[in-house]
Amino acid sequence: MASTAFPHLNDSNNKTALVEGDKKYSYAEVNQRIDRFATGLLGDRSDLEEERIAFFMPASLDYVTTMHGVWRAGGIAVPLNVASAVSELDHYLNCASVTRMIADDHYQDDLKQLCASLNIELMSVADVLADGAGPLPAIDEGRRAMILFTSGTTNKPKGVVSTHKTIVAQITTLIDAWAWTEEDVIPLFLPLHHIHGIINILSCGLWAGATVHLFAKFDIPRICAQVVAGTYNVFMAVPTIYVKLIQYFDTIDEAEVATICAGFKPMRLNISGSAACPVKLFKQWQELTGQVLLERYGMTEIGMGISNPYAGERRAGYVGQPLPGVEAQLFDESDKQIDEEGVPGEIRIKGDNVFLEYWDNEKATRESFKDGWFCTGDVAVVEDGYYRIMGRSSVDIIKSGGYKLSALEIEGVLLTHPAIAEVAVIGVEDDTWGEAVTAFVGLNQGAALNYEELKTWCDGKMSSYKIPKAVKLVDALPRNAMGKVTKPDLKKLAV
Ligand code: MCA
Ligand code: AMP
Repeated sequence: MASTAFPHLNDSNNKTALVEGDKKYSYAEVNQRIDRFATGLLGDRSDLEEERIAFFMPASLDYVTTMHGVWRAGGIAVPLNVASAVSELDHYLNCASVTRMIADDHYQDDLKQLCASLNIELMSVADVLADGAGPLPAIDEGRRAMILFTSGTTNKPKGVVSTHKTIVAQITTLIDAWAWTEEDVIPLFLPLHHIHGIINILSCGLWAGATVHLFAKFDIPRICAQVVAGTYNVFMAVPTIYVKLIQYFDTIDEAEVATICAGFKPMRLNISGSAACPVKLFKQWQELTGQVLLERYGMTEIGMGISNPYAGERRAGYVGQPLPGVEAQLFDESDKQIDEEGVPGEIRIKGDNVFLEYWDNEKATRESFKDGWFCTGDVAVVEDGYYRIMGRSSVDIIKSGGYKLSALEIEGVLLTHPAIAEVAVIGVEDDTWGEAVTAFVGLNQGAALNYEELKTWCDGKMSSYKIPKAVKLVDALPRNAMGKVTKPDLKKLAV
């Protein structure tokens, strides 16, 4: 049995694990289906031996079946972003040397050509499910379990590898810290190729024996209807989602707003994370719903690291203290440990929650650790015992609506546009997205470019949320003596 054996996922538990539309699935049903899927994946083999199996589907029973089935059969789960452009998928599949892809029927046509060109077997969950459950391998907790792709300061996203042990550590620290119980009911509308959706919501919910309501996307009216009905007692989202809910309230009548807010009020927990929660938003949410948002800090490579307390002061603008089992330490630029309060430094993390390696990228793995500490690239300061995130050490990372985007990756695509001679992409502060992708562009002589045309051109070349929200034409990009674009100068130009 894999060490990611969730205690409530067993054949005798008839409690509802998942709700998908008007269908409900008990823990026993889900468990049996996972066993049948793992058996089908194995075929004649006794262990998948870390075969990489990608899957392309929104939050669904099929998603849960696939993820856990791959784990139980000894494979490595590679959940992909269903909003990816083909060129991005090509990179993920190649980088992880994926051999099989499980996709919803809905996506099969789009994926056929790509999978064929990469020699990847494309199948649906129904194709894999065996008639019954066969023997499954025993899996050591140190084995690789999952690869998630994350953008960084390099052009192409890197594959973050977690082991079964990493995943269990990331889940169990949150089960205790946020007081998860079997009574919890939570909506899941975040994408399922990132830690926030996969670990904090889906995996914690299933580990605790709670009920998870699955939504294929962030469907405000449907989610609010359930909030009004009092279905949920826990709610987790990125700041942009709280902003979008508040924007939605402006479009409906006051009485309806009042009933939705009254649905949020009795919940035991509302969490914000994945990007900074502005103090103004924290206060607005509290005024509207009475909920004091619990803000926490995490990263694909570490799961959750730092959190405001469940019981105790949740301080606006701060992310709290290291979670149990997580060691956090600030370091200055000469790698000296900072022990006094009020002095900013880079957050570095140790603990079982930390990932194993970047897939097939020994150099990047080596460079991201110093003396056993994982270097996050995030700068923070401790004030009155609470961590406050001040920003990132790299201007080339943008956080938009909770997604981490690489400026270099976007620049790489834009540079292939025939009118563009030079380009620099930055994140500009934005009330809705946190940071809005903004491109500064120098054109080739005689060339012209308008925003709408560029947006259409970008379609299919990158996921839609990476497409610049604004383009600013410049005669020349500001550069230093070495010829490097000085992005901080562009930030000043953008305001
Ligand atoms: C959608 N759009 C965006 C974004 N999302 N633009 C910029 N940034 C975004 N994040 C654009 C689309 O391209 C489209 O543009 C328009 O908005 C409508 O798209 P739609 O999909 O309908 O929007 P939405 O459903 O309102 O999506 C907003 C969202 C989504 C729900 C906030 O972005 C989202 O789910 N974000 C969360 C991502 C997440 O889970 N991050 C966690 C990773 P157009 O109309 O022009 O075509 S971080 C993590 O896991 C760490 C460990 C942590 O700490 O949690
Ligand atoms: P990702 O790699 O997509 O998991 O994004 C991780 C990054 O999100 C971190 O390195 C931070 O820069 C950012 N982040 C996550 N939570 C917070 C938060 N509460 N406040 C500020 N930044 C955050």
